[in-house]
Amino acid sequence: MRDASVLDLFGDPPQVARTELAEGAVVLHGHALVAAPMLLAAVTEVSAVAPFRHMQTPGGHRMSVAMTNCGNAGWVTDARGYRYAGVDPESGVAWPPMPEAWAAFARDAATAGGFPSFASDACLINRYEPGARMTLHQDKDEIDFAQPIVSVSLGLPARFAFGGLRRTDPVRRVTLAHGDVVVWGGPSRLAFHGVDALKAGVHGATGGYRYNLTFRRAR
Ligand code: MD3
Ligand code: FE
Repeated sequence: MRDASVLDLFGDPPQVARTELAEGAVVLHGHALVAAPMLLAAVTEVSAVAPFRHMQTPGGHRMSVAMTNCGNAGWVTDARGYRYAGVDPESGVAWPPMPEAWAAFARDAATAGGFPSFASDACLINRYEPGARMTLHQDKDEIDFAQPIVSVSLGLPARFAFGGLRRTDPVRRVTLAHGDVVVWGGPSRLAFHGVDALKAGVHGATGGYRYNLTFRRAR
C-alpha cells in the first residue's frame, strides 16, 4: 500500500473546499484559480469577435449585465423572447467556437461536482459592472434538464441568491469569489437564482468587473 502522504503529494488531483448548497448544487471554492488566467485570456479573444452587449428583455428592458457567448449556441434575448441562437444576432455570423480548454475544464468541474460526462455546447459569458444585477430567474431555455450547468466566477465578488423551485421560496445568499465554481444539477437545476447589485471595487485579475461563465448543454 502506498504511504498516505505520498498519495497526497503525487496521486490526487487538487482538492478544494466544497459547500453543498442544496441537493445537486455544490460550490467548489477556488477550483478555477489555476485556470483563471487561461479563462480570462479566452474571454478577451471571444469578446474581440463577439463583443459584450446589453441585451433587451422581451419586456423591453436593457439588461444591466453585458453578455456574449461562445460555442455552438449562444443565449440571447430581445423583443422576440429568450432563446439559444446559432449565430450572433449582432453580426449574423456564428459565435466563436468554445475553446477546447474551456470544454475540458467544464467537464472536469462537473465530474468533481458529481455529474460525470457533461458535454457543454454553449457558454454564456456575463460581465458585471458596479450596480449590475440579475433578478431571480430559472434557466429553462436548454433542451435537457438532466444536464447540469457549471458556473465560474472571476474577478470582483458577488452576492448570489439561491432559492427553490418556486419564485416565492426562501433564498439563501452566498458570496461567489474569484475562482469559485458551482455545479448545478439534479433537483437544483431548475432552482430560482439571482445576483445582487455588484459593489464597486478593483480586482487584480479583472479591474472593476466581475465575469461569470456558465457552461450549458443547450441543444
Ligand atoms: C442555479 N448567472 O447566467 S451563476 C445565468 O453569476 C446566471 O452571472 C449568474 O444566473 C451569474 O443564468 C449566476 C450561478 C448559476 C447559474 C445557473 C444556474 C446558478 C444556477 C442554473 C440553475 C440553478
Ligand atoms: Fe441563471
